[in-house]
Amino acid sequence: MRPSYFVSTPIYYVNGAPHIGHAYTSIAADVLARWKRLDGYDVFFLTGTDEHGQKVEKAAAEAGLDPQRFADRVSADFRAMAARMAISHDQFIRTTEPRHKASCTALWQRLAAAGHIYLGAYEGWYAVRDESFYDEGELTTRADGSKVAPTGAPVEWVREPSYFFRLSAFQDRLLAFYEAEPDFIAPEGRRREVVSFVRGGLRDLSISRTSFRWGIPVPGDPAHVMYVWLDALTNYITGCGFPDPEAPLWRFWPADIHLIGKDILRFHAVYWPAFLMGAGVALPRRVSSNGWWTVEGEKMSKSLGNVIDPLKLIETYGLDQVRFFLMREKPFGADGSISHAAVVLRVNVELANDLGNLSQRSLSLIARNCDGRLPPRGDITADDATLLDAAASLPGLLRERIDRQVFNEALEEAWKVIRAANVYIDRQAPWALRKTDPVRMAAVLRVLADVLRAVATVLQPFMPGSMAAMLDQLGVPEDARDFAALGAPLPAGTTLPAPSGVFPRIVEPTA
Ligand code: ME8
Repeated sequence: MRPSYFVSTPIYYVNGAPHIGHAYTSIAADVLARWKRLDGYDVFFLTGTDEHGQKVEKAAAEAGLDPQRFADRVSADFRAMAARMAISHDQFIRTTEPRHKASCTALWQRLAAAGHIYLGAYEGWYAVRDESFYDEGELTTRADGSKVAPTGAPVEWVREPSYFFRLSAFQDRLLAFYEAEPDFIAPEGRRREVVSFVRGGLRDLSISRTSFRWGIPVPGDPAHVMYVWLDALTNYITGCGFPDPEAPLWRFWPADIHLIGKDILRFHAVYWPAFLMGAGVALPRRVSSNGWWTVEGEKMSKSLGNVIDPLKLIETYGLDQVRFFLMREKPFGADGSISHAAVVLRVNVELANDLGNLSQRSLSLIARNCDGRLPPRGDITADDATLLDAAASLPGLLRERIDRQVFNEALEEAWKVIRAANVYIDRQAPWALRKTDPVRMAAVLRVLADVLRAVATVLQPFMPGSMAAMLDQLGVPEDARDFAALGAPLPAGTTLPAPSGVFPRIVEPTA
């Protein structure tokens, strides 16, 4: 039986249009899902939309729509974005679906039955934009006297009856869990932040609201709706069929990885495991958080008007170019900046020159000099062996980096081989061998075809469309594109289609 692998994205709030931050986490999750499928895993990839809560209710009111109609519309935009970005999720979950309400109700009942929930009253600060409660000490006071959360979100004073989850009782169990599972939180710096936050002591968490209606009713007390984060986090088990232990997808739980943004780490690394511990459900294996994108060095915000629409970006540069840039430009966990100049540089240097030219040069030499057929392997020289070995080690090298979510380093490993292949082709100069030693010329071109095949195979998760085109041109059948298939060389004589460029250069208008 194939091992299973469950990867999730955050479910996105339907209060506004998808932006590049959403696209980023989804693309990273897609790279993981595609990688694991090619590596022999039975994959479950879950994404979707977070539709309840005060923030969505407010956005719907501003749009003059009832919250459900509004959520239907914006959720459809997120679904369309996923399709446009070639996101290969297996399921798109919406928190307004009946199965999710049933799942949240069951989780609540389990927590209540175990004595982890009590009724009280909440009095304190709340930021609707973050859907989060804050302590006085976390806030800063602005010049005009108003208070803001550490995220910059405005806060309001809330006072209402509320159910509480006994989070304070989970401090020791959580600390023991972080200690026993050092890989649970990535990157390492954030793990330390979470551990010290929990060491500082945990207060019980307000998990219901009474001042608005847009949420899942609390079982037995419909004057309350569940706190949107309890509702949202539960999506990950709803997706697997919770609470039915016989559900076919339950085999995927616990999740192998939740990919999230650094802003929502506390919810995933503290509250979520505590809820699951309380309900006696297994804990996810890893929560990996990504850093923040800024635009041309500035924070992305509606007021600055610089929010990047992923669809426009794709229109301008091409889908695979955007996927590549986002995964290549910065470490997953770190912050980074998108700028036109940086995208052009990556596309022109790494895609068009390094990879595009290598493939175009190699394949057109084969087309012209080998009758358009894959040449046989010849005697392997030391130079050939070095390059072939480097190519053969790619799956292992990338796997190790992808398992740590350092996608940029995974790509660097592939580019080391691509750059070495460019040096090799210049040194071997197969075009010059055509007259002097056609047998050696064929052998060199075969080495290049094999190296390109390995490179294109491991790059499929990052750039699925262009790498499929490249593998077509290399004559690799569709059922021989996973990592295991790399062990079996293609038969010599395979007819190759006419080569055509995969990555055009971006030509800037001259001023
Ligand atoms: O937080 N750079 O939803 P959300 C990088 N519904 N990533 C960014 C980003 C940026 N500038 N802006 C957003 C929620 N993101 C909750 C999640 S999960 C149970 C519930 C990404 O619509 C990042 O992954 O605000 C962040 O965590 C996610 O979008 C949040 O999207």
